[in-house]
Amino acid sequence: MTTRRNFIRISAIGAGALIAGAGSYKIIKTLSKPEELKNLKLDLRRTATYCEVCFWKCAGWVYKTSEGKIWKIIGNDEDQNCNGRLCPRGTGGLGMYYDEERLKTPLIRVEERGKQVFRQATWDEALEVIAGKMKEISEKYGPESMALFSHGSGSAYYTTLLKAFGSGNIAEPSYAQCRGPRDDAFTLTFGEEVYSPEITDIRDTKCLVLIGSHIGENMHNGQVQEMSDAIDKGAVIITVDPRFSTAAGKSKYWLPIKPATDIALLLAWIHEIIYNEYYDKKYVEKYCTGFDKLREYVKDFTPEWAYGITTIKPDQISSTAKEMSDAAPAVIVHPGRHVTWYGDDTQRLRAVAIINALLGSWGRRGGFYRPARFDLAPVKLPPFKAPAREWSDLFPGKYPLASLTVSNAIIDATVPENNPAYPVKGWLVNGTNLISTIPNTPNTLKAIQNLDLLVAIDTMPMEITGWADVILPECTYLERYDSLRTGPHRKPSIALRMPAAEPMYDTKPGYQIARELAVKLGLQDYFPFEKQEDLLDWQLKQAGSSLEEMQRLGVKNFERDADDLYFAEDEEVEFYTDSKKIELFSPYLESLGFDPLPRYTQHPEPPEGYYRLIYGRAPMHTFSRTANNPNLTDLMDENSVWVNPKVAKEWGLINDQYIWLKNQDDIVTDFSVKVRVTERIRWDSVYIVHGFGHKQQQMKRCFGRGVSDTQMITKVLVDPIMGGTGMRSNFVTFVTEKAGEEVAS
Ligand SMILES: Nc1nc2c(c(=O)[nH]1)N[C@H]1C(S)=C(S)[C@@H](COP(=O)(O)OP(=O)(O)OC[C@H]3O[C@@H](n4cnc5c(=O)[nH]c(N)nc54)[C@H](O)[C@@H]3O)O[C@H]1N2
Ligand SMILES: Nc1nc2c(c(=O)[nH]1)N[C@H]1C(S)=C(S)[C@@H](COP(=O)(O)OP(=O)(O)OC[C@H]3O[C@@H](n4cnc5c(=O)[nH]c(N)nc54)[C@H](O)[C@@H]3O)O[C@H]1N2
Ligand code: SF4
Ligand SMILES: [Mo]
Repeated sequence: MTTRRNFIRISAIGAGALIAGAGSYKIIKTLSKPEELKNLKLDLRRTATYCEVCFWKCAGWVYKTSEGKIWKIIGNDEDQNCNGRLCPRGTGGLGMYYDEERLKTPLIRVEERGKQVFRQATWDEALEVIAGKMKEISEKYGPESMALFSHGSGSAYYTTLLKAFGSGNIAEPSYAQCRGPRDDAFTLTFGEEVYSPEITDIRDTKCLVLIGSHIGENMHNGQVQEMSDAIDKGAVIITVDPRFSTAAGKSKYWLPIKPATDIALLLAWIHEIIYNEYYDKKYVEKYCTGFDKLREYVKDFTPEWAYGITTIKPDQISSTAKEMSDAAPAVIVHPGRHVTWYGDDTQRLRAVAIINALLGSWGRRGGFYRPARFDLAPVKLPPFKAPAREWSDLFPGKYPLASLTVSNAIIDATVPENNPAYPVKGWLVNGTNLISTIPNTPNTLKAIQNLDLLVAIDTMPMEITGWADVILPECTYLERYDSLRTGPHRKPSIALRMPAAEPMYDTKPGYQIARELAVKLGLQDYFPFEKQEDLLDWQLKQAGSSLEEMQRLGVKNFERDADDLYFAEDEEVEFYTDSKKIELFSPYLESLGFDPLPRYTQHPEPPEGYYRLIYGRAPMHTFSRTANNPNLTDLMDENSVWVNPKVAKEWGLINDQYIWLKNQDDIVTDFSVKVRVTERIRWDSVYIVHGFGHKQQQMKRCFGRGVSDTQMITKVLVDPIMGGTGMRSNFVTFVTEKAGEEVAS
């Protein structure tokens, strides 16, 4: 039996954290060398934080030495997101603070865009330039011609700023490049999304089905811990992945599906569940609509039919459907998180939602619980003027179901020849490296060349800052207050982030940057608190706590209003859909001209000699944000390309050989990548970890290390329902020699 011990570990031990590597353990270095450790004197006061290395936002404590040096971060025991244990990235978060290549002062571009020639500026000067340009854009084109791209804790401040300025064009890559199709599909079906942290009750599940979601490499902390617990308690794990992922290694069933065919598998599972009467009849009758239409629709989607498409054997499809029903309702067909794969993603996620509904797992122990969150009192602000034009007016009628702003639509609208209804001329970019985050980089760069103003607010000199007109250096999360964390969980809770140290160099917290810019724009009324700590104290006092109390606790959990984590037996439930029921068949999709039941569409196959490029996460990195982190590059400083032995033999590729990748549009990777020959990947695909292959020379540790998946993603399959960018539609081949460059070995 698999035990917790040999699953990826999440823990902080002494001066470093141990993580399971390829059969060995490595210590994450902190600033302490062994001889320093002997003489180490700790300052026993600790400061509260929550982690910004990824969006799980684990709460922790920061410790310093008696000389005031930040020494280590550990998890807060009271925190539901982490249960006292940080992941390797969270422990290594201090590398962000200590990275000597950080942005240090505001910078203003002096030569043409992209050349990366900047001069240092004072904050006042930099903000003056930005405010001046923003006013100019507003006067010439209207305030909606300014857009904000943002990711991370600072989003709230810049959102207030932009809305006050008169624009609602505010986009986060966590929607159209990440979980948008999932949340829209679940909302269409259950009237509710699955939130972040996800409301999957993995802790108590008896069967967890992972479709792509590679938990264990995808290190969302509490989720990994709960999966470990579930495995210890004997839960059946079923992993559907063309690659033998860490999770596949812990699974009773690994279904190495042909990529891009998941909808066929899901339809066959629905067929099995309905025609073998595995579904929860009482639940379906009480809570669902559209069952008869669904039953009729899936009549011919047999396991034999799906076998021809997915390459998964019929008996495997049948037995996994049976496993799910044996465990029901304590079963989770996991909705995944990064789900923008093939452009029909909303439909795929609808199929996932439908299976969960049939098995009665929504609202049930071991399935999906009902979340609770703490609602903070809103600060009274002057009303925002409704913008004259919304993002959805840029391309009328496109992406009718998008529930949030589609980042790629704003980028497309910035290119005038795409004929948007109105121009987009200025971008504020906070905490998102658009160059590596948005697929089809040439398109992003074309858009950038049409801007009158590009401001990048970042902690590091990244690819996006290289294209900016003005760069504003934010201090790291360890040096600032931020909004209170009130995300949903089993119990409502509040977590505080406060500075463990003063901002280094000439950097500032996001709140202050946004407020100072607001002042320059005459919008200071929208930021009534000059200091963020006063705002937090005010908000906390409304909640019956105080800044002083939260500085002591870090995390405060509250009891739920009622004992309603799961539906009660025979509870009358009103779902937030039009019919107030779970909609297996979606009349709303039908009314908009989309398939009301999920349809399998065949996607193009790689041409001869090409392989489908798939990508994912490594436990010790987060996208590109950690690429230069000294603690984490120490654990992994490049990605490798996974190649099946059969393919390697055909091409004469050997382990550790460096090669380039070339995609279907003849784009060759800037850098070379190490080959990893492994049975753990299907022959028709190759796999790399996202976040490598950096072109930004100012990041010396990661410059030129490995290759960028984004560079190879020039073909994008956009989801017509909500605008998500399907990114797994690209094919690559191998280049063993590149003109003018030697093959490293
Ligand atoms: N360590 C670490 N953890 C992270 C992050 C990070 O950067 N670093 N990022 C976080 C964020 S924001 C997100 S959104 C999540 C993303 O994590 P997930 O939601 O788990 O992402 P996926 O894209 O589902 O997972 C990639 C897996 O999909 C498989 N795959 C590729 N193509 C197909 C296919 O056609 N069908 C199937 N069934 N599988 C396929 C790949 O082989 C790979 O194992 O991770 C989160 N956790
Ligand atoms: N090709 C490809 N594209 C992808 C994905 C993929 O797997 N492959 N994954 C998609 C997914 S799931 C997601 S969620 C998105 C993630 O997209 P992003 O959030 O854009 O990911 P990062 O590359 O980490 O970029 C974060 C940027 O924020 C900066 N930063 C870090 N901390 C701070 C801070 O405290 N303040 C400020 N102001 N800046 C900070 C970093 O230096 C970096 O420039 O990418 C999506 N795009
Ligand atoms: S999962 Fe890891 S990186 Fe993400 S917030 Fe938690 S400790 Fe930080
Ligand atoms: Mo994501």
